[in-house]
Amino acid sequence: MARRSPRRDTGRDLLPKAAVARTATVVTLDAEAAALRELRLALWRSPRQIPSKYFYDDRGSALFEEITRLPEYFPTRTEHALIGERAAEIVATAGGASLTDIVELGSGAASKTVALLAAARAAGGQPRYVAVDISAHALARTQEILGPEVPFEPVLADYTNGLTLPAKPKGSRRLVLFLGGTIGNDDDEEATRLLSRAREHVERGDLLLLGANLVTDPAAIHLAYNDPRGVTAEFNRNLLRNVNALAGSAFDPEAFDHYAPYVVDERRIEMWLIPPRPMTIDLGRIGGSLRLRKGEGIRTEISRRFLRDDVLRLIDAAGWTPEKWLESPDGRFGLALGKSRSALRGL
Ligand code: AVJ
Repeated sequence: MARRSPRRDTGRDLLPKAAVARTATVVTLDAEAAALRELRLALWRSPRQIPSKYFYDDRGSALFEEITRLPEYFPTRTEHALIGERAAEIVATAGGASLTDIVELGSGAASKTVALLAAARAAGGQPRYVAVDISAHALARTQEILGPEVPFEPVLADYTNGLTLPAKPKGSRRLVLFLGGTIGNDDDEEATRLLSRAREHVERGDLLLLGANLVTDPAAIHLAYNDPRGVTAEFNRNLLRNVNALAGSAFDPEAFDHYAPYVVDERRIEMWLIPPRPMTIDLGRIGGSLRLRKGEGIRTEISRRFLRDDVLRLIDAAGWTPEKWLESPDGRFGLALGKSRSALRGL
């Protein structure tokens, strides 16, 4: 029996082999209707929410890149250094010269992937790099960073929905990357589902490299999401701009306060947009209008901190047997390598 395609609109997400992604948005008509439904549901949940993937329009992706260069935002640079130091070990565990295919979900500008690609070449391989991202801007930046020599396939898609990837060459080893600590944007159930579905794109024995932010001192975490230049605040407000563009809604981003506390007993940063006075907002194609009381916030992101065992349990529950654990010397960032127990086919 033919493999059931996970979503009806996925074929359109796959870009041709263009050097640079050409379209500015992934929103096809079906996807737009789905996005409007998703936004409506999220805004009527308690607390009110907007899913964090809506941060990443082209401007949001550029703002996130700016965040990664802030002195206060340590996760990216910590992960980057860890991958740089342990790249050879990671590549060896993932198949060495037989590693032919590196797939990154939510690649962003992918600057940290360069070290892995270099290590794979040093091990005698020449892997193709398949970068999946929701922002064409980010994929274009990736192409710039990689240069023309690396075999590169940009896939402009929302990986949280069904995803079509270029076929894996027969007998090859694939390594799936999910880095940056983005797994912390989901609760356990969602995270397990996402990592489990990633097995749709691999064969038994292929590997996953998962990056996770680890529990560390709350004051440092707090500062990383409350930078004095206000780049994170701007990134947070930009989400409303993106929603306005997508839905024709009338949020006034400047009218909202950025609030991002580290909640110790939940082990997570929560990003909120808070109206300092009552507001009624026309929701455009989302439908109706939204009445917010003074101080009634919209939660735009959770970003979790993990303990090592949380991460290992998570990948194991998603069908990836833990193979290796790497941790930054300061204990702030961890990388888990897991091996797929089975291919998720026909499920
Ligand atoms: C890209 C999801 C890993 O959670 O730290 C940065 C996004 N939010 N500053 C994170 C983010 C606020 C980032 N991730």
